[in-house]
Amino acid sequence: MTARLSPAALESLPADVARPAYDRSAAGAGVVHLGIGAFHRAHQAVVFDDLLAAGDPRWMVRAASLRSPDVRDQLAPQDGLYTLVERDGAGERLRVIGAVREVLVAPEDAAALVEALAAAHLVTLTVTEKGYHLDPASGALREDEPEIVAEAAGGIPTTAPGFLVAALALRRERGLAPFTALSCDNLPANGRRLEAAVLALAGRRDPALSDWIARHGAFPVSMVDRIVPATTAADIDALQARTRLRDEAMVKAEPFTQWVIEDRFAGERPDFAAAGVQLTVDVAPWEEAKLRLLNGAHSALAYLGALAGHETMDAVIAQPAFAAFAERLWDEAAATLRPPPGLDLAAYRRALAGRFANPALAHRTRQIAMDGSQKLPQRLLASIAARLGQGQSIDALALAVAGWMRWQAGRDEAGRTFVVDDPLAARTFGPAQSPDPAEAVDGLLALD
Ligand code: CS2
Repeated sequence: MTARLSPAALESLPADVARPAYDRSAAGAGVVHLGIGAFHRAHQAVVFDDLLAAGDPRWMVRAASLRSPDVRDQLAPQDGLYTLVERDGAGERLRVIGAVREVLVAPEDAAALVEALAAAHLVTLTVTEKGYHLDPASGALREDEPEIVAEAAGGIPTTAPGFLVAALALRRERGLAPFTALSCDNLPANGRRLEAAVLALAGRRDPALSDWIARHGAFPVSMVDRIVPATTAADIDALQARTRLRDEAMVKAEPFTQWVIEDRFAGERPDFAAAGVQLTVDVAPWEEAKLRLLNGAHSALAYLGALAGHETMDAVIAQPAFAAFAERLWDEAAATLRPPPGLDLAAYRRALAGRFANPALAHRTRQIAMDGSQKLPQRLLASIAARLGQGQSIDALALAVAGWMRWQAGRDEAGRTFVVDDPLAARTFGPAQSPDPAEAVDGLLALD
């Protein structure tokens, strides 16, 4: 049987595989991360690994999964080690990341996670759009959701806002200042939204707690960018063939990575700038450009491309018609932006086309198509609203939304059926089935 990746096995790795060059056992775990999916492992954890390697031993990560034990079960036998495989047409680079100390599974032991959070300097989050429990139309906390109702009544936390409130309450009781809560999800003004959710929930428990968090807490806005497709069994086997070790927790990503953070922290903070992170007073223009250009085109190409039978993003963008459509969409969306100083939109668009065409990632259109109801507002509808407000045309953007509408019926253009993976799928399926296109559009547009 092939040995697992582990601290003891590190020295048997091929010489060209980078590995942690710091003492993991001596490092402190100043970060707690909520939502240890592939994106965290390929993005923020790599920055913490860089900070540790640069000699600041405070920033190991105690990560948490709010739902399933899978990532813990993959990482625990490897003592938290996993391989980042960076791939593009030119080849691949392997690096073992050592920044993850352990994975806590919230449903197994909520109290342990609350204690871990209460001891953190910095809490980072990738809990996906739906993990904030916000109303997509108003951006307010969905206080009628059963999980939130239970948390407001002081029950055991189950949601990200619920865990943050429970941990902040403990810190206040203990006479400690709040930690910084840094959202790393693809939502506009993600930090403000997180702050609003936390304050609303805290206020339901104790208005004084909410005031204290509002006064002393910090919820910086951040923009994150790296294409990180889901790992497949074939990826794990290919890595094993190369390294002779089995790594069940590996992640694959493109070489590009970017993190822009609003410079607003409470208490101890890492020297993010030293690790290549951009700190700025206003993240919004970076975030808008990324959401409307990268993510907008991603969603548009994912729906239309998958309906046309293409399984991966590089296969979609390789079709001249889709590449031309992406340019038209970018023309429309780019006109709604106020690019931040230092962002050249023409170069950014060229780079995006190249990143989408990465032939080594196999980024599945189905993966990007997930949760469209939570993604479309910031990716496509925001550009549409801005253009309509200026009396401008929305042809390409409207086609993208039409692709999403068509997707809701769960059938591609060749008649193959699939399950629509979206929290609102039960509400979109009915209208999308209508044989009358005008009726289908009216039914879907009637959703907030
Ligand atoms: C993608 C994003 O799955 C999706 O919806 O659009 O995950 C995208 O790959 C990242 O935002 C890139 O930074």
